[in-house]
Amino acid sequence: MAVERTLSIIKPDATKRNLTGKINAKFEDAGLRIVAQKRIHLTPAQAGVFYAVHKERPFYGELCDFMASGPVVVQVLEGEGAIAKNREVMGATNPKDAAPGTIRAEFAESVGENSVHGSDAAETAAVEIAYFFSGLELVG
Ligand code: FUP
Repeated sequence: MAVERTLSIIKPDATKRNLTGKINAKFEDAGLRIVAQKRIHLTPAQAGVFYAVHKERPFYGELCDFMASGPVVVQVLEGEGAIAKNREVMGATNPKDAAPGTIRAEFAESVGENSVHGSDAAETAAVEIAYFFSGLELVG
């Protein structure tokens, strides 16, 4: 399997509860390397650009406000099959459906406040990484 990079976000519900280290341990235990990471506070407009794919969905406004409600940790994870592996470690979008041991099963509060984001495909990973990081910030 090829070595990939994927964009991960530790969301405001998780940074607020001081869970950054516990979530990073899940990634590292799964063999994912954190090759870039920074803590930032998005504006609703910046969150809106990131989640533009969901613009027509009823939860879009709420999602953008939530993502701007506190600090987030944006990060790039690297590893063999990193995109799918990260989705596995994250668990299903709705924590009620998330498999035991996954980040969302253990930490998410609801389908909206679900602790982490992870890119869903190679094309989106490339776009999402470029939204937050320059090449110089990716240290493999
Ligand atoms: P995921 O890829 O698992 O993050 O899920 P989606 O891309 O389907 O959804 C992106 C974000 O929209 C979720 F993390 C939370 C939010 N969302 C809701 O608030 N309500 C929904 O019914 C679905 C998604």
